[in-house]
Amino acid sequence: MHAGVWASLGGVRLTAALEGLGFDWVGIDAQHGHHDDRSIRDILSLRREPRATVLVRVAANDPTMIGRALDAGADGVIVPLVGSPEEAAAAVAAAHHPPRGTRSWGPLAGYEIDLARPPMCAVMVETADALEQVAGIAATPGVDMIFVGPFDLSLALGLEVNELIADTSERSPLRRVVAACSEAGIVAGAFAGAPERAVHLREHGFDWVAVDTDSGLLALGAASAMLASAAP
Ligand code: 3PY
Ligand code: MG
Repeated sequence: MHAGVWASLGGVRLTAALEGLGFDWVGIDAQHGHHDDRSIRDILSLRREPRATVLVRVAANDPTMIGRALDAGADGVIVPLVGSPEEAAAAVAAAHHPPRGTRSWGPLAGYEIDLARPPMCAVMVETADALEQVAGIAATPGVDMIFVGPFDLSLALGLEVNELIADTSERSPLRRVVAACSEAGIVAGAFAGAPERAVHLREHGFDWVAVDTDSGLLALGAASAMLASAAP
């Protein structure tokens, strides 16, 4: 499994430091997290080797936001609330320069175009419409990963998030997503936000999983420090 950490708190140095903790990838959240253009640029300017993959969860399926995250040097984008193959195709087009897509050329910001390393384009399946059309979304050319948002998906389906994740039956929503990804030959990913949920998601067959969050890791570290200092 590719273990990721999700950065929501907005701190530049805190997020840059997450890259050195051994995770395979870092997700910078500009949809619900406290990140913006400025913090994303500042974090990416602090990158050093060895690098984890850095993906930005943009605020919306918007070509300007996708282009700006990639101009800042992100290795890819995670695009929220993608509901159909057409919306997935729009996200892919926004992530790539012509002739593959429609992304504008912007190396004035200081990055170089590396055509040998095209950005990763992940689209989020987290609505009932998206689940209905998951096979078509997965088969959309240029979609590299479907990334499930289990919180939004469970709201959309009228379930508790843990109920959604615990359902391992053949036709369960999460099994359908993993099957569609495997059929299309793309990566299945998901947000867990806590290690115990990550274990279930791995069992479903998800490969790229956001195991924990920056705030979760802080809480865990604080709890273990207090436990250690309280020991007789
Ligand atoms: C969801 O679970 O809906 C998410 O978008 C996680 O960030
Ligand atoms: Mg969501």
